[in-house]
Amino acid sequence: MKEFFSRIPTIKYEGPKTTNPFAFKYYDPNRVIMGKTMEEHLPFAMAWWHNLCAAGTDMFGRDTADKSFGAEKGTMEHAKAKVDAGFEFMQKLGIKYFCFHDVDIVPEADDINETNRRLDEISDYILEKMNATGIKCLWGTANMFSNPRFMNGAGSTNSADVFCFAAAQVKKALDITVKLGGKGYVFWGGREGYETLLNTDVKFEQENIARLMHLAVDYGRKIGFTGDFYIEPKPKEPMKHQYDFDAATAIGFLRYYGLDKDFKMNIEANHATLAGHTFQHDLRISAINGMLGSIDANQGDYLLGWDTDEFPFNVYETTMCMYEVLKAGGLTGGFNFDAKNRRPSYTAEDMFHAFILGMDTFALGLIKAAELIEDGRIDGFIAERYASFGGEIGKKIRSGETTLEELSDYACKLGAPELPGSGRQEYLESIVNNVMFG
Ligand code: XUL
Ligand code: CO
Repeated sequence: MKEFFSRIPTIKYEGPKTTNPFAFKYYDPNRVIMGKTMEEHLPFAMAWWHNLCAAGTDMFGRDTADKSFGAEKGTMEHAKAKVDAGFEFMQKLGIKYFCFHDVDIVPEADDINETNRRLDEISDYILEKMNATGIKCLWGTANMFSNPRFMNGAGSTNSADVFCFAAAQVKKALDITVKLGGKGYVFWGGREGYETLLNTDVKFEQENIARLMHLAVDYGRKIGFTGDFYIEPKPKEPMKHQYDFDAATAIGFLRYYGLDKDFKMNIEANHATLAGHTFQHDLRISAINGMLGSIDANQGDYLLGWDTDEFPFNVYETTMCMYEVLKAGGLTGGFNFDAKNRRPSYTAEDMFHAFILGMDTFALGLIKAAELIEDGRIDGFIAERYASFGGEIGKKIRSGETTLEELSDYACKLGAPELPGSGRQEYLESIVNNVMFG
């Protein structure tokens, strides 16, 4: 078997003092934190599209990286070379999962029958590799945004024929996901949105998206898919407005259309920040609704208004992420690095540096989040902040055993309430720094 990354060793944990660029400084898979190993807390996944397909092309220039892996692009030989390279890459890093779109794993043919045949062939090959290495599939999805036929969306398209093509792709992507034992199936609404309301029937489109999702759930359950379906919210890009704007919007949609028992959220950091939220915010909203499923682990750039899909570097962000994940009792899914190297970082070494950075940044976040929880000052403060609801009138409000008149009488007797306690934001932020830096 050809070795694609022969210059790169297997990446091991060497601790924070090492200067070896090909070693983990913080990600120690066997280290136990709050009763579970780091590896159990952090089921990392490789995104097929960024790591094995994307080679740096942007709106202003062509590829900088060579992702041919020794084969001619657009051929099945190339598709197989990507499988070989991808499994070698994951094994060298100790990554146990991958995520894919249908068209990441095979070149799309003009005729969908031929694409489906190729998908059967490549998934046999991937399955062999999975059995040989123990690497698993985190989730699969269908790319229903690149092909020109999806210019107006997939479920939200104005064309009934295109809707059928979307259905066909979802069906096949579900078949392959089930064949590979995927834990989840993702709907990222790539072009499920609009450019202008002047030509758009929003209600009609949303009903059709829900219809496609119901059809997917019915089919998936029929063929034995027991995992979670996910919506991956994103507010804009490629469309000016995307329907799955953020977690709150997507959860409302799922409940309205009766999809909430089968779906959870796949929260991507850079999508949350594009929606004007923090990453932590969308995680919290998902968690309190019982819908925190999986994470697309990346980060954006606060100076840019688009999806930069950078590898996670900001330890404050990963700490607050892991704080939410620990409080929620973990994920049913995992941490998929939906992230790409910067265009000038075009070498094989850079691919490894990126994952080492991402894995170490999440490991640090996990360590610090656990310390924050064990420190207890923040939890203690929050409990104290709402303590008045433990009093007589507060308890009545919480249990719903009161009336507006009773509360009004209570207020009128008081005349004026005491000011609510201080929010102490600066004090709490200094606790975070204290825990972060010791
Ligand atoms: C796009 C994005 C997608 C989804 C899967 O912003 O995040 O790659 O994760 O379709
Ligand atoms: Co994503």
